[in-house]
Amino acid sequence: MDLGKLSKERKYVSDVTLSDEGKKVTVAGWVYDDRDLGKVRFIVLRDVSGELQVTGVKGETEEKIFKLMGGISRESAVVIKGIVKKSPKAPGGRELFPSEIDILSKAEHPLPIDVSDFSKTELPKRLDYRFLDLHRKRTQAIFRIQSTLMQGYREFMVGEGAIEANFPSIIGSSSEGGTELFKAKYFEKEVYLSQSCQLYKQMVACAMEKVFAVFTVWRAEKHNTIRHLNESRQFDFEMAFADEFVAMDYLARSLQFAVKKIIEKNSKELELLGIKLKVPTTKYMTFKEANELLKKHKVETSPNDLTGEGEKKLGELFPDVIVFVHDWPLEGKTFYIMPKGKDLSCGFDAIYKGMEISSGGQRIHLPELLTERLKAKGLNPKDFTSYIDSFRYGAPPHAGFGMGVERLTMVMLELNNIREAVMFPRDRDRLTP
Ligand code: AMO
Repeated sequence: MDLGKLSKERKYVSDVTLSDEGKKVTVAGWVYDDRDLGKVRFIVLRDVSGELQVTGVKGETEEKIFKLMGGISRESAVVIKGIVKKSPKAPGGRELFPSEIDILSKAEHPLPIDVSDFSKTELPKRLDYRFLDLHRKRTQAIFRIQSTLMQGYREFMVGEGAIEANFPSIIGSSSEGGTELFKAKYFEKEVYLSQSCQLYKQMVACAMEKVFAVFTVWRAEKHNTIRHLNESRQFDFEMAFADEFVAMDYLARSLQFAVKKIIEKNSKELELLGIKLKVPTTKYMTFKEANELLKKHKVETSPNDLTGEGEKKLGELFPDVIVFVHDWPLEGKTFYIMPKGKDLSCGFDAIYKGMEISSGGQRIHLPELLTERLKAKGLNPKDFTSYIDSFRYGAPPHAGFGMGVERLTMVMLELNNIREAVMFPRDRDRLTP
């Protein structure tokens, strides 16, 4: 098969319309379905754009082609040439009468998972065969929407004059202060996989003002939960001459922009997934106000963090709203968050559709205060020397946020498990594919 010629000749099936009636077209894709009615044989060909019915009729279709149509295994990759005919009964009102069929790659059977739209294969098994699961319309819809989400975030940030940056994935000390670090060997040293690009995005913002990234992070969370991954992606943002309210405003507008784009571009996918997405509005409340509200609704609260139940309740009380919970207790935030008085901080969490999707805040840009806070958190300032020193030479106040890409996809599309929102998840047990 001359693939160069094919790529020039080929029509995506959604571009095959009634205006092609009587014309010869070349299409390529996978055999999604087939039916043999004796005298008539059907193949439903699926490519990235949609589906096309291919119809063979005994006595009319060349015998060799008609025979072949009865024996192509589902999900085999094929190229088909044929004449477009009007067919009111076929999807899209047209069908293809084949004159040539080339099987480029035969799918072995039985297929290890059911890839039909009504597949009942359980998630772990689907993930074992993710390459095949990606043939499913539902799975494709999720990742098309995620792709628009990422595009939307980038487009918004570029429009705001932020520069996209890349950061190291190998770090010498913790960036979040927690213990959930993956250790790795790096020549004679012990290093860690990046938990976030926190310290680096701050350094860049202090020189270039607005910076954003879509950054992969690793967290050694020991427990397998439906909302945690060991490898995930974050939409990061950092901005100089800004406090946490400026950061919240950028977060809200970036998400609103991306959701609007999804609604415009992915209506088909949203419909397939049964999701009615609305551009979210915003609501701001202090941590104290949030806990008072939750207590009123008899939801369990905790002194330094929102409980899972609390997040869920906020989602119920404020559907399609990004709830910003600010003035967070200092005790509940990490070392780099700017204190606000003795007990509070300039940190916030964003709750959307019942789950934390982001956290952020104003950062400490004062070396002495940073040293003090590191000590208060039981960390050794010596491990953070280059980070602390970066604030000694005209570092302005700055703020930002990190927003989980998969977490966001999960809540937006009402997925039951975050693993649905990542093509190749990494959790405690899963390293392949
Ligand atoms: P934080 O640790 O809260 O903050 O992470 C930010 C957001 O990233 C997502 N997230 C995760 N998603 C899936 N699996 C995980 N294990 C996981 N961990 C985090 C969540 C979370 O809200 N540097 C700060 C952000 C900042 O202040 O700029 C940070 O990483 O949606």
